[in-house]
Amino acid sequence: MKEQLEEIRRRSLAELADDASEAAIEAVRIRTLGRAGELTEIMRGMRDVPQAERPMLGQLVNQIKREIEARIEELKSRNQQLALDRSLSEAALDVTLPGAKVPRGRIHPVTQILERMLAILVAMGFEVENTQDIEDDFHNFGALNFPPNHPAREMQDTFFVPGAMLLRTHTSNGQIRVMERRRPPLAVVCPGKCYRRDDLSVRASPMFTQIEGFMVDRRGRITMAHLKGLLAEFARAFFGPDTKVRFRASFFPFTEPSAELDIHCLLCAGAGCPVCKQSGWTEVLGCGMIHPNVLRAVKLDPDEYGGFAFGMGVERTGLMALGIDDMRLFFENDLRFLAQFSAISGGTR
Ligand code: 2NL
Repeated sequence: MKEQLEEIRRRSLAELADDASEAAIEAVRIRTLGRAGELTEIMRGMRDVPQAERPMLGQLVNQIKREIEARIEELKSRNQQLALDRSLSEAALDVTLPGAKVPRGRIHPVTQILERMLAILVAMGFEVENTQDIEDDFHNFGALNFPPNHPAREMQDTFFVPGAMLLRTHTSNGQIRVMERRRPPLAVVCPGKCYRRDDLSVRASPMFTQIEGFMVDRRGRITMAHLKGLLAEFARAFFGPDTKVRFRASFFPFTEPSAELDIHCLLCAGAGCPVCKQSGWTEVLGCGMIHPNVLRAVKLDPDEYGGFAFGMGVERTGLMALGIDDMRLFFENDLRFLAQFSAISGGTR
């Protein structure tokens, strides 16, 4: 029995060598100290051992158990220390390494274009007011003289929001709100996101950016000639001093008379190309004298007050200014595209 115990001790301690793996350590523990382990079994069989030998053998078993347990503890804490040392040395900071390169962010081209447009209009004396994207029918349609059955009010064209609200289809709602809140004389531009139920395509997007502006004062003080002069000047400031412009009669429910401003096609310089559909001209914005019904809707008497308004799409105008032909480029956020617009000249940031 004693020899058997000495053999268990010798073999176990030999297996618990300095480089023993976790699995090998655990195997020794189970084989010797486990519920059915060798030492446990010997203790259990102690009642068959002659009385005289029991104390000596019992002590020996306990001593061997303690030795094995102590050795296992030693190896485990050693392994923990080694693992800690290893992870610390792997995570060590090498201060001589070059720093990680952080790519420089840029202002999105649509924002750059918007800021350029606003800078021009602010220099002309307009204030900028940002207004709400979620609007009611009155401020998006009713006050703007849209008849009750106008197609733009249909489900197919407008995103409706629970609670009799909708996503504004143009930024004109902002101008209505400004005119409700403040009295003339006013010269204000309202930039912002607009929403229409279009699929994203070369020419359209379900979300896009607009700038609208208006000027209202006592009747007769603001004329169509002011509107034409202002917008022609805007076109020259934005597209370049030699830009040729023309005004063409048009129709909007909220202006009368209404017009559209064209510029000489920038891609073909007026020679005719697919983008301008061979006409040599491209449409830039819509405008007109504010309709008397719109003034009435904001409780201004059209016999006393009058003015003009205009609106343009930022993405659409931006495409022309940048000489590109696909609206989707603005919304895909492909860095290879965006990185080309680090500094559109005249940007305000
Ligand atoms: C276009 C045409 C336009 C307006 C917007 C407007 C706003 C009020 C009253 C009257 Cl509150 N008019 N805005 C006027 C004419 C044209 O936009 O093609 N936009 C992209």
